[in-house]
Amino acid sequence: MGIFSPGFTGRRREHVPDLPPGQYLERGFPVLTTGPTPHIDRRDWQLTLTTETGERRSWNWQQMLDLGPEEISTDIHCVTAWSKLGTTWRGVPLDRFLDGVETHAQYVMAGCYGGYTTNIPLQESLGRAWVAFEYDGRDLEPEHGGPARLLVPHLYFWKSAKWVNSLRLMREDSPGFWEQNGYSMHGDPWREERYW
Ligand SMILES: Nc1nc2c(c(=O)[nH]1)N[C@H]1C(S)=C(S)[C@@H](COP(=O)(O)O)O[C@H]1N2
Ligand SMILES: [Mo]
Repeated sequence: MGIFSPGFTGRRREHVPDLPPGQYLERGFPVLTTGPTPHIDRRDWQLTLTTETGERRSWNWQQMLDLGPEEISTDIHCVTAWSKLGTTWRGVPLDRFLDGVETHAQYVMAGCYGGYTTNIPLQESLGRAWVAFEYDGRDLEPEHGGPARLLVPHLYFWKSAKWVNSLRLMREDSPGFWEQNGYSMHGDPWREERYW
């Protein structure tokens, strides 16, 4: 327990109640990308869902909007230890892409323009993952994954695949790009599931 004297005037760390262990508060919005930033026009954008039996569905930009976007207000946590609180987004819930899809999958592999991949647990992400296309009231910038990225804020931010263009449903878990390179298969920031 710390003891604070009333006359203490030294610099003190700002009190931040809601950060996962080992995280610090970031006010800016760092860009973390391996490789070049793809520039994809909304008119060319497409997202394809493939089930574990090989059925496919695709959405273009307008079809994605027709699924019904919503506002999201959430904290985000990067494994490199920055957290950003109260970020606001607009995006389509992952659930909407799965409406009427017959599947027994437990996991999703997200794929991106540029080739990045990351694996995500399906059940726990329903209601907690979005295909996001606006950040802070503006079109999502290319550096941050525009025109559209995955937003999975209950897991470390490497799971929030930028420039997402495919969702592959899987019965068994399988590692994506960073997961093959030592990052956790799950990545819960509150349990500090950073690496394995
Ligand atoms: N396609 C793609 N998505 C990606 C990455 C990437 O390199 N390529 N980096 C991941 C990592 S490690 C993080 S921390 C976040 C960073 O998102 P930001 O650049 O918008 O902060 O994107 C994730 N999504
Ligand atoms: Mo990251």
